[in-house]
Amino acid sequence: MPAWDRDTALIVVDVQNDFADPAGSLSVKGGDEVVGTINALIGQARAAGSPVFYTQDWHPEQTPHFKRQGGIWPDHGVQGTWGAELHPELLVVGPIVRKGAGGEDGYSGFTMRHPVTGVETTTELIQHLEEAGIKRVVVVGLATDYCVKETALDARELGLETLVVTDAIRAVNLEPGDGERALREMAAAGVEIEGGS
Ligand code: VGL
Ligand code: ZN
Repeated sequence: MPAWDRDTALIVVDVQNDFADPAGSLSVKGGDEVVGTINALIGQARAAGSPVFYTQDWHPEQTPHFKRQGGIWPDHGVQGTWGAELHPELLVVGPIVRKGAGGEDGYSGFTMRHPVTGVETTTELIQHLEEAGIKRVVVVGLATDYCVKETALDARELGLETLVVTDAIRAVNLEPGDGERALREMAAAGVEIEGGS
């Protein structure tokens, strides 16, 4: 179990129907299995006074992030659709930070990059963490090899102590082994990787 305290925040990445539900358009294998584990972590965080933040892929219908327009993904996380909603069983006890709304890729919960213009922008997550005086983050959710990885790497760049709980993440694995590679990349950047919850 992570060491929870008031300087630590839990960041729950993209636990949305399109990723977490087997019927979702970009469903991640085992994505629904992490919801219970994440809810348990949310309970621990709450009990210790650690704030909980959520990210949500929030794409417009037209975005170069999607295959239809030159990207690599089937349509997913489209604003206002069932697939973009957080999983119905997920406990929501803190602010939701949306990303990708301006057509950006938005893999990280902190920063977004427009795939065509290359322009980088930030989300509201940094402000939330600064206001709460956070020094350490625990990152969980979907998917290991994209949004969890990019969020954890950005957290390290921001100088935050960063922990990823492997029981509470799952990978897309476009290529076999992507999830394992992502974990190695995170570890090399100083992200702590912990198995159990
Ligand atoms: C994600 C692919 C595309 C994620 C988001 O949440 O990991 N992956 N958009
Ligand atoms: Zn996306």
